[in-house]
Amino acid sequence: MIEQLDSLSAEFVGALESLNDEAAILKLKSEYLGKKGKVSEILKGLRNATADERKVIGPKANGLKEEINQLVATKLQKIELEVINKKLEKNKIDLSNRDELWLQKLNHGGVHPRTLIQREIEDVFLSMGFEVLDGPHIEDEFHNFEALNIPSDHPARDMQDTFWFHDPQSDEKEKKLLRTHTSTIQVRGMRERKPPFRFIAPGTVFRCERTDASHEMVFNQLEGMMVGKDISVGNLIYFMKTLLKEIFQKEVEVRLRPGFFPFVEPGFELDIQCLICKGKGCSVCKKTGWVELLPCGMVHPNVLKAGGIDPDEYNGFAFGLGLDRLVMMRYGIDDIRHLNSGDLRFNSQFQAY
Ligand code: FA5
Repeated sequence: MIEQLDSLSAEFVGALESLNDEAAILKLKSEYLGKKGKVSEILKGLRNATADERKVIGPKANGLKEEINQLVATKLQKIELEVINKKLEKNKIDLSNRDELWLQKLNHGGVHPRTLIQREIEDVFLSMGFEVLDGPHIEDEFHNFEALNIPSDHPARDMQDTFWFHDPQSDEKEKKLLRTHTSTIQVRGMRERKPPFRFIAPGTVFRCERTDASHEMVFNQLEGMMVGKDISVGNLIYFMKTLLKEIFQKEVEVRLRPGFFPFVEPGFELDIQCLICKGKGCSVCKKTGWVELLPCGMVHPNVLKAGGIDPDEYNGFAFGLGLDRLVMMRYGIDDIRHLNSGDLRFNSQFQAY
């Protein structure tokens, strides 16, 4: 019996070696250790063995059972490890390789189209010596209106429906509001530096308006200002043209018409031919074929004074680009409300990095 047990051990090791799947290994195990298995069959012979023989055969048989269990556990562990390694090998990605990440179609964040365009514009202006400024969303009447030549009784205040903060508990004298345009940053920019200077200021603005295909209540503008000596309308038009050429990488139809803004004189509206309908008329351009994009003008002397600048010595231009509308024209987006929808199906159509 001892010899039989020894040869069973060798036989098991040989049989196990050729197997590589879990089910077959467990089947082999039960062929040896199961109730009617080979080891049990041999042990049935113990009945006829002497007491001395039993003392040797018993531990030997138990040792064989233990050996088989151990061999099976080790083999199963090895197979499991191989499966994991194969999976890892197959899904291996080089995190430093963007193209590879893209090909793997992993769930990754993307850059919003507005951010893409904003970065491009910032690069264009930085290369022309402009600074990029930021400013607060919550503003006071001085920065949003008064310093921009819009006193409290001026009808121009109604041009931009304002979200006011009404806080009866507050003993603050100043009324607070959500800025209605990025021109607030013009005021802050002027008061913080001495001419000559040039800066742009992208930012979110808020208006209590009814939304439609080209109007949002929360939208984005990009302000620009240049102050120095002998700045002309020609300079203004040059910078506007450069901006549009760099963003669209082609000539786009624009028109310049007189526009009224209390903070500029003369003031202009620079419209772009609607790129959604190619000028034929659609819901974005309200059937006019043109989209209001880039109001601009020469800074009003009162605004320079409010900014601490002597209008007899310096002058300048300013513009307030409708950033969301520019994004719409660049990518052919036919409704501004897609931009803030948070819909990943929309966002994922744009460049990921
Ligand atoms: C202004 O906000 C002025 N501060 C711009 C300016 C700056 C003029 C400096 C002169 C000098 P306006 O209200 O027109 O102007 O808005 C500027 C641009 O923002 C518009 O041409 C348009 O492109 C965009 N815009 C205006 N209202 C909305 C809206 N509700 N939704 C989306 N874009 C809008």
